Amino acid sequence: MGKTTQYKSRTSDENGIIHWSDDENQIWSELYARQIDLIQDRACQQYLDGLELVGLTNDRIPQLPDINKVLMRETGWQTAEVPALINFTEFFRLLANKQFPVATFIRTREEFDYLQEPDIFHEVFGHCPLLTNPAFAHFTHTYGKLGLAASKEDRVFLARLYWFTVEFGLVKTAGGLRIYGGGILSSPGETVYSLESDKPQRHPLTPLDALRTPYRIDIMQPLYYILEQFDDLFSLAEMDIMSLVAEAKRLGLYDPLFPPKEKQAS
Ligand code: HBI
Ligand code: FE
Repeated sequence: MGKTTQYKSRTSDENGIIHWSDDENQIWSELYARQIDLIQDRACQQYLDGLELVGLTNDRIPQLPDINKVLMRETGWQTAEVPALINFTEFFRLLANKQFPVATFIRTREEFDYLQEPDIFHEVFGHCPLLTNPAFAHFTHTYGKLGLAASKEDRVFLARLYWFTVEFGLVKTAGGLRIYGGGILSSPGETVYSLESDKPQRHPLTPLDALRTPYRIDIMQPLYYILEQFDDLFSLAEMDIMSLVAEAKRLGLYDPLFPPKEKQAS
């Protein structure tokens, strides 16, 4: 899994503080300012409540000890500093221990609008607010324990369930469709596209379908799955997900809705 990253991650000092440069804080500030407007009336209420609790500000990259205080109080979660994308074993081990990986680098201006790997804006702005929510925290914790115990092959199936919920999930609300997936909430283009474009398909989430749905990480998603209601994440966590993985393996994958990724010029 270890894709080599072009980014140099930062390490914190003995108090867990990272001394970001003015330019790095400025990039956060511009990303935050743009995204905070776009998510109004598009992010689900549970996310907005969490954003309030986590108390992100628009002037600088938040410090993880401050976020950890809130997460520990609300759901017993913590963040874990990681250099970039981490491998499945490390990823599931952290989630199984109620630790959410936060890559300690921020994107460059060249990748301002989109970057393929998760930077601190994606992890903190996209995911941390919902880690204050008991249903989301319970699902993510259960998911981590399942992944840690799963085989390599089963982990590939489990990654699809994470992808179509935690990363790119939508939820039905009285006010219409709303977003809870962190991959959408940290991406300006996809925040609008996921709800308002007529291009993507949007289907009710059945875990078996999600487990069978291929995805690409480098395009706007051609398909979203919709939770009937947010607290269904509790019941999702209680399902026998590994039996559904076995069923998905037996039935095979759905045809992809996207063209194959053209081979990168080597
Ligand atoms: N590593 N830092 C980091 N953040 C992620 O969200 C992440 C990861 N490694 C693996 C991974 N996600 C995916 O495989 C999950 O979508 C299953
Ligand atoms: Fe993510």
